Amino acid sequence: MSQSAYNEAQIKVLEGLEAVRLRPGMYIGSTGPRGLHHLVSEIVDNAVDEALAGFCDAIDVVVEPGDVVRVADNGRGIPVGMHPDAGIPTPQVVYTKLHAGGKFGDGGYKVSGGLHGVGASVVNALSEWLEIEIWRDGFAWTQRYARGVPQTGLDKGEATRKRGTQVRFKPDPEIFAKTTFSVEVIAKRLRELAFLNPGLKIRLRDMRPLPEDGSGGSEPYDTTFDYPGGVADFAEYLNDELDALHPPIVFTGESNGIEVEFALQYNDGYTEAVTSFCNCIHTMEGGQHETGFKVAHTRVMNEYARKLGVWKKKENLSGADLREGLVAIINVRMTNAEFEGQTKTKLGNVEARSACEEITADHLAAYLEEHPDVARAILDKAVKASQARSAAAKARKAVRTGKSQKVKTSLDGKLTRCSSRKAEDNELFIVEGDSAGGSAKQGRDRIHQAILPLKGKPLNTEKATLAKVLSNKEILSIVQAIGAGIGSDFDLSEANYGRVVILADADDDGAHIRCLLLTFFYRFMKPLLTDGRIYIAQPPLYKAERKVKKTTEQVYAWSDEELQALLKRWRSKSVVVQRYKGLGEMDPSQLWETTLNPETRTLLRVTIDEAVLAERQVRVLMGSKSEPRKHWITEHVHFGDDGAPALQG
Ligand code: 28G
Repeated sequence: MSQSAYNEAQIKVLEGLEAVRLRPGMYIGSTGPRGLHHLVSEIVDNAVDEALAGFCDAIDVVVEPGDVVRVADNGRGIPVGMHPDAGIPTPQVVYTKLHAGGKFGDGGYKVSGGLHGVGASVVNALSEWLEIEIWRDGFAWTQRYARGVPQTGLDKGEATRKRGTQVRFKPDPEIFAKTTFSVEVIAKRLRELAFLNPGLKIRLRDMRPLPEDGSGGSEPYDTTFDYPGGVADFAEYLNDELDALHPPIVFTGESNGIEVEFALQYNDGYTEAVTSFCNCIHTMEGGQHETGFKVAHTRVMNEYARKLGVWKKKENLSGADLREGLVAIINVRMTNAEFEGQTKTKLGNVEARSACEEITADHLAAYLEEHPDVARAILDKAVKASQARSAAAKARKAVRTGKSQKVKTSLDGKLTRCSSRKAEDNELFIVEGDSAGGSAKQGRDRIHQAILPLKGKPLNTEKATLAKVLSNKEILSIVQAIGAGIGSDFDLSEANYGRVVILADADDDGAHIRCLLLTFFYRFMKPLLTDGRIYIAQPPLYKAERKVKKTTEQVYAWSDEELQALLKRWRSKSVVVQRYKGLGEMDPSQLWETTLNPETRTLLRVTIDEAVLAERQVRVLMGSKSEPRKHWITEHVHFGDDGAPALQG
């Protein structure tokens, strides 16, 4: 290449990198945490492509102190020679030329070039510095960049027998508001990639100093994701906390140059969790491969149900009924995948539909024939689902039209309404126990606060069908009080209250009641949760009293620390401390002052972090095993101070 042509090419590269730095969102979606973590995926995807090509079986990802990320693979190493067209070393082409990533024309399926598929040069442009090290042809080769601009040539270093590629980079704080990585977010993607690429071992380490407050645990993070069972392991992982009805059903096949694999495993829950991928990209919006699978699955299951005689009605079992409690992984590999939809995570290729339909139909029918017991268990479940669905439709209609007998009696004398008709200003307090309910009734603000006392524990709705839920008086009274329907009919705009506050004792029973109510809201009135309308009241744990010049001074404490601090301040002999064992011990004025009065109370808003609404966690929350659920709630349901900005989102 002539000198002037070379200069021209360089200018183009600089212009390209400048465009990336000017509009980073266009290339990586955002400059928030998602975009930041996307940088890691972008680099890792290149290593996975090397694995897919069959030359690499280990990827090492390290978050180093200072939030520097290091990714290394044991592949062939990027070729270190001069690139024939560009006249610069090939690695520099990969790391400075826009859209060089993924579409090398090396053939085969590629992970990179998928979702954003912007390639390594974008990561380079958005990094304060980036350093590559390639082990190839008997030597280590290194090159350093700053904000995408080469600082060195591709330097030949020491002799080595190693092979592979390593990248270290520090995201640019001029671009990213926050440059702190979450090892959990990185782990989620790496685990997924390991499931989708059996034989590939991906190790993730966090070498940053552990936080002083112990929030990061006492052990440094070091995990290797290695799943020889591939998608079958993936299905088992998603079903981990639940009771599976059978070992994963796996089938693979090839049709029209499209490779397809499926893993299916039913659990005894009610959630459908069909998760699909194309070329290792999570197709969150579904697409043709999912459609093909679902169509064939519904057809084959119906045929078999009739053959077995478990279903005789004229209309078929619906796909939704047949997918209750199903965890399914769909993984396709194909060339020229087209991603569509809002977030470009919907597979558009129609050929993927026919391939998935064909392979599902063939293999599923054969499986059912060979495993009649499993087939019967699945079909019995679907028949029940269908019956529950029609019963629920009837019950729901009754609740809506107020025709149900129970509806009238359930609210009679139970709900103490407030007088304001402006729903958004009103609060519904769901109170544990009749005696506390009585105090709350007397102590409340009659204009804006309504009281609904609960007798005993609400129904456990984690496994209950809608029909069952609606036959429970306590639950029905909540549904009626809120007045916005239930389940898929729930309409937030019809809710009678701007806030729903759970007021339960600060003991284990109270915690259980909170948990049951949250489960109910989660399953049947989710918009209340996502809209941030569910709160937990915070009654004090202690009352301390002392005599000061013939008057009594009362102070409340919400924690042991608070009480100790108070006692230290007072240091007088005549202090009387009362520990509240239950709400019932508080008189109406005390309850108002400490718990109900908007001026003085503390409410915790329950927010469910969007990111953890992932199906797995949902099913853990709803599952039958109580331990994982407890764990989930403490980890993922965040209780924060009302109005704290961090929790508004
Ligand atoms: C460590 C972090 C991420 C990679 C390779 C291996 C090759 C390669 C990467 O080639 C350039 C252009 C068209 C062929 C390919 C090595 C063929 C032969 C490779 C990575 C060369 C890209 N030998 N490993 N790129 N093509 N790992 N890990 O990025 O002509 S990128």
